[in-house]
Amino acid sequence: MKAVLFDLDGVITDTAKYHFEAWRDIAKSLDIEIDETFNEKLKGISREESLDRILICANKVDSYTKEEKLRMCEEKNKTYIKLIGSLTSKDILPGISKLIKELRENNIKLGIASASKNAPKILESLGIKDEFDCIVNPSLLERGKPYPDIFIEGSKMLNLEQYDCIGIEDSYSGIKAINDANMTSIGVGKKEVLGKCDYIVEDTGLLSYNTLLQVWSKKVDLA
Ligand code: B16
Ligand code: MG
Repeated sequence: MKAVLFDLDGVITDTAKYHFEAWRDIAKSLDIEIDETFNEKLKGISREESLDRILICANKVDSYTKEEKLRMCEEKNKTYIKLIGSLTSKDILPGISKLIKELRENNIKLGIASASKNAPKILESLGIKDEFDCIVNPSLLERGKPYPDIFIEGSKMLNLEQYDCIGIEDSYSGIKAINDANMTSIGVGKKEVLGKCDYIVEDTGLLSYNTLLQVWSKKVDLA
């Protein structure tokens, strides 16, 4: 195990509630209501694709031009940026600061593989941006999660083989991306939601360097 690629929303901090609040406003303007179950399906999905899924739900797929859709995405992001305005290190999920410290002490590289274009800003607010050796820019990739591209790009930025990397994710699409990148997949959440992972923890407080190393070693031994 030479690197750990972290998803951001749902693994390092919980901003899903803010994405939900911001999308709910857009959904209301389209005369529909979205609930937490629907929001679960938006996790790990890009801003543009999230809007497309909401438009399908509202039966308005062909009702807007590209420019109008862009404006709706910008509007959603404006609300979202306001909502995340007060994020501090207190918003780092349990166990994550300790895990980062343990990984660094053991010379493991750290990367961010988040679909969020706001990732650098969020990491800055949390006070941990400098802990990471790479932050993949999702805007430069043609395909988002569930395609493996973002994780593969992370391993390239770190000059590492994919099998030497672990990915940690809280979404079904993210876990699929890690598996298809031939990395060891660690899910945070429930099996019914995440699908097939190499290892699952119910919450981030249960993640540790030793556990990750054991899971990775077992997977590589089996290969
Ligand atoms: P933004 P992750 C994802 O982050 C979120 O889970 C998803 O809900 C959001 O639409 C996406 O980032 C894009 O975010 O609008 O900030 O660019 O889970 O991949 O860290
Ligand atoms: Mg996530």
